[in-house]
Amino acid sequence: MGGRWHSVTVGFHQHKFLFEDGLCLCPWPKQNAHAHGALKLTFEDSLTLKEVESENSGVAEGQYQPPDCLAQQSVAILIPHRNREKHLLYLLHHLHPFLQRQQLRYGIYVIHQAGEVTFNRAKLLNVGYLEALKDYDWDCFVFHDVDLVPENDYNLYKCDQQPKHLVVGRNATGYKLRYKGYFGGVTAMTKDQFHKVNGFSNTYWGWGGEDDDLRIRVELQKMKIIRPPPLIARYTMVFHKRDSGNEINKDRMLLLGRTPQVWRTDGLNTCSYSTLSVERPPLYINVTVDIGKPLH
Ligand code: UD2
Ligand code: MN
Repeated sequence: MGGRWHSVTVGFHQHKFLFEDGLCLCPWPKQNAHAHGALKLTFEDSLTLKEVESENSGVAEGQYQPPDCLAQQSVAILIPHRNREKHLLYLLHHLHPFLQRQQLRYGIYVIHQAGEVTFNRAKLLNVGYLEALKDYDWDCFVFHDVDLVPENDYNLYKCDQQPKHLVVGRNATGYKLRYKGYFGGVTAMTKDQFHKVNGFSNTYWGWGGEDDDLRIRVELQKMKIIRPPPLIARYTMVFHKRDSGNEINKDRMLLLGRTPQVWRTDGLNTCSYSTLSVERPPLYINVTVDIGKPLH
């Protein structure tokens, strides 16, 4: 039997662990032999869910933890979704092995908007946060577009002392930051950071603005967005056109002007929805939700 008690920081909390002989904290990729740095990504038209499942036999009901070391953080990946099955398949195909090489404890949540009303990315992500916490007390949340695939193993899907923006650039935009303050695509915040800003606004229906709104919330809390180096924070966005049901939100500038006044009463604490189902196929947790409709 054997083993020794150690006090270690996992995520942001001190824990006492009884380490079995040889069990220790997982190292981050730079120090471990599994990481590749820049990746060669493929997007095969013929890829099937069955294949991706058989490549990932260590994942059960969308969750994974490293078999022989203690993960430094537990991370819930939250993906807003409707009608993008092929993109989801590509993302699962790349993300599972990627997260495993980073030796994270993780769960992948797909938050599926039921019905045909206008899409609301931000509200779906609030739902994801609230629902994921019912499963486990995750340290870190990664808010993740379904169509963005990370190109470098050193882009760590973990949280830091400040909110983190993981997409500096992507293929379609010359790998440059789109504008100063841009906070879209993939972001990582701790449970407490996200709680502190009252999550996303629930009022952005359609395309645009919700990511800037979150940036304003972060700045109001005097937090500062950090980013990995540009050569690492690179993504491929699978090509797509604007979805029907996600037309540009014409009110977004108006809404952005009101954020400092309304953030306290528009967010996690006012996110009302009804969960239609929670399914647990092998590779993700599928939360299907009715999030209502715009007021007008
Ligand atoms: C940008 C941002 C995105 C968000 C959006 C404005 C980047 C890389 N991404 O994405 O984070 O701020 O602008 O709202 O800058 N989705 C569905 N089904 C739909 C519509 C949307 O699943 O019918 C989900 C999906 O996860 C998608 C995400 O919402 O990736 C963002 O929508 P988009 O990809 O159409 O918008 P895009 O690429 O301009
Ligand atoms: Mn996109």
